[in-house]
Amino acid sequence: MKLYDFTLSGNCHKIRMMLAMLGIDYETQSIDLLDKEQLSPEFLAVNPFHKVPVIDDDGFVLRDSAAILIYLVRKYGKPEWHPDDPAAIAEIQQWLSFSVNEVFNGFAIARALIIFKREGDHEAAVELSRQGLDIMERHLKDHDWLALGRVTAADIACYPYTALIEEGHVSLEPYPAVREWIGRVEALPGYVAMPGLPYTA
Ligand SMILES: N[C@@H](CCC(=O)N[C@@H](CS)C(=O)NCC(=O)O)C(=O)O
Repeated sequence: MKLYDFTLSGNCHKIRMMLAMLGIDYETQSIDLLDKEQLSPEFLAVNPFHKVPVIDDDGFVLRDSAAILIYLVRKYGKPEWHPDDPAAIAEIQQWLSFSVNEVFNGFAIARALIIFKREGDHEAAVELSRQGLDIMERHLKDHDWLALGRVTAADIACYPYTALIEEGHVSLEPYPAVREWIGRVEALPGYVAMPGLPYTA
């Protein structure tokens, strides 16, 4: 298994976490987004969308973190993290969609504008982040996990950018249930950290 990876990417971190939790050996090819390596002809041949993460599983090339998470859990031993039942698939999908709407466009963009000094509307990203965090907080007050009452691919998909959000200058202080959920994810067997997250060596 090969992962096209960028260390500071939360989307890549989801995949590193899942590979570690599944105990899958893999090699990485670093694509330095700060150096615009994603626009090289070699990488564009792998992913014309010029984005990481991408995996190459023995010739099967797959992009998009949510798609990769589903593939990995179903193929490599945690099918209960994305089960077959139509209602379960749909419940998890609600949170996978949340992970690309509120979480990416709010949490991740708020962080990227600060740590990568990108141009953009930080206030709008913070506002979307607060809306997303309010929704998570309301849900997690009464539930330990995002979907199905147990850990699923949805939790891994939403975790990195939520845990990293303070790097985007959005405080988690008003969100105790979200902070407890972050702690539960970090206590899962096989959890690995990344720069900016707990347990980073
Ligand atoms: N929906 C995609 C988004 C991937 C994405 O936006 N990746 C960023 C890094 S977090 C990237 O590679 N950006 C480089 C670019 O857009 O040129 C996923 O979930 O994998």
